Amino acid sequence: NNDKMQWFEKARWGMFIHWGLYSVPAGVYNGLNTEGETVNYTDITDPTGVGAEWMMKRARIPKEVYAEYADRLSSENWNPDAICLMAQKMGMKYIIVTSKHHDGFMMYPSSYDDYNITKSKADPEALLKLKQKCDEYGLKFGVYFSQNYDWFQPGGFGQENVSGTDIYSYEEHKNYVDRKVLPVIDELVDKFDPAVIWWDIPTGCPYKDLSDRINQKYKDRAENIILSNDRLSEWHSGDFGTGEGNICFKKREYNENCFTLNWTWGYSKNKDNKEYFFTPENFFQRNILESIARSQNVLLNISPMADGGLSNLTQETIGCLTKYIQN
Ligand code: JFZ
Repeated sequence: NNDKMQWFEKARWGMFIHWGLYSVPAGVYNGLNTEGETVNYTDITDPTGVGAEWMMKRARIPKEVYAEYADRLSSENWNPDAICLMAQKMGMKYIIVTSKHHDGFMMYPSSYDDYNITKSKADPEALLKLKQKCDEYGLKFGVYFSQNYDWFQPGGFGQENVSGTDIYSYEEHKNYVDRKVLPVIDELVDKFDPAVIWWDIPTGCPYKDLSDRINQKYKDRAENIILSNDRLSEWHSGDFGTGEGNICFKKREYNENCFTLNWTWGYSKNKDNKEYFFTPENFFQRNILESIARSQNVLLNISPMADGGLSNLTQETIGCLTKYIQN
């Protein structure tokens, strides 16, 4: 279906938003890991291109400890109007926001997993309000969803299960797919009418037929939705491919490249300083020109803090970029 791709092909760029429970520890963890050992963990620039959103896994934070971060997640400074205005001023055409990252925490009130935003202090409809603002501003709205990795629900990949490995058995993973992934596709479509579902990440699932079912479910439900990218599985290419711009331009055929502002996707206290942030000049030279030359969309990430607000340095950097673009 080429129609649904029309706006995307002309969009040129959009905003990526990583906001979730990981925004609370924000790259800093002092506590006990699952082995009962003391862990002092501070995220540093990670060559794999991940960041503070990987805290739970990197520091091996026990589920029950991690779940308590919900008490400190709020939407006091979550401001969809300001976010949309920012995107509009930069000439962006779409916004993609994390509905669930690898940590498993659902950022909207899901009927299929009660480990969700209603357990926090944040407005349960925070994402829906962003979607509604996007509609007002004429911006396309899409959701990021981590389908293979789920570090909380049994059967989701990436956690150490009873046998001590990251990979669950076929039956265990099938159970997770049936109970969470497939119904959530319906839920995301019903609730947000997203223009894009942005899967992440393609690796980790050895069970092709389960990936096929996710792909088919999406096709049955969502013919007008862009099947995000090539990140559903290694067997499904999706409607477009997304590269990880910060690391390298691996594949020239990518249609989109995503970038961080400061070497992390989720908010990191350690990286909220000038040493990590790009200047508009180096951002443009290093990242944007490269993407434009290849007709690739640029998806630029911002990392709201635990209260939904943007740090001063984020606002300053976006402000500089906006001026740079407008000149
Ligand atoms: C994934 C996530 O693990 C990460 O937390 C973030 O959400 C990012 C946008 O996507 O990380 C990746 C995915 C792909 C590559 C590297 C990091 N890659 O292709 O090299």
